[in-house]
Amino acid sequence: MLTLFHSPQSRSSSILTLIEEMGIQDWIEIREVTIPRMDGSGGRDPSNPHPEGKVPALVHDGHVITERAAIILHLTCLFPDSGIAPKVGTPEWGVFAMWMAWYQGVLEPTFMMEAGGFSHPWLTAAIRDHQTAQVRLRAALDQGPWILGETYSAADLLLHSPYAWFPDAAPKDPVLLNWIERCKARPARAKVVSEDAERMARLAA
Ligand SMILES: N[C@@H](CCC(=O)N[C@@H](CS)C(=O)NCC(=O)O)C(=O)O
Repeated sequence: MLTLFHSPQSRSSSILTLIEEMGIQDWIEIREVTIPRMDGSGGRDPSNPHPEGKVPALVHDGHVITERAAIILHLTCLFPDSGIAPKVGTPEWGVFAMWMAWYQGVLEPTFMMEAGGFSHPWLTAAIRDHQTAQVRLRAALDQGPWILGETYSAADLLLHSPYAWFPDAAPKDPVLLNWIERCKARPARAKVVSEDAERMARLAA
């Protein structure tokens, strides 16, 4: 009833990590699909239900759910005892949902703009810039040690992810760097990194 469409070493890898962290592997079928890769390999997979051919896509009883933040919110609500998100309906859950939306609406876009050397006054007015986003991350971690406080959560999993992929673009701030390393050291992530390497090797063979 729950199927995750995954392509190795992509944004769907963080959803696989989430599934590991939550211990809900038995409830979700993983289907591997291809996507077009920057090196020209791969290609859109006709079996992928994502309307844009991307990953991740989660299908729940025929309903297609895309966007990592939405998938994380959905899975943590479906499996509330996983210990990786606050209880729905609490103020803490509101803060958790805020970070999910902030990631999609601010952190990743400003990260991409900076990486691409792009700036526009309309965008700066609406979402500021990556420097400003990092100041907000730092302020959260100063209360930390994790984004939501005492406990590692799916907010850490999502928010650290671009820096794990692109270490050269990671902030030079020691508090942020320490947080990124702690997120990267999670056993669930190490397992997915290793399984993804095998998937990539199969694809290349
Ligand atoms: N905003 C989406 C982005 C998904 C996305 O861009 N996924 C990439 C892989 S990292 C993809 O599938 N690219 C294939 C394509 O652009 O066709 C999310 O966070 O889920």
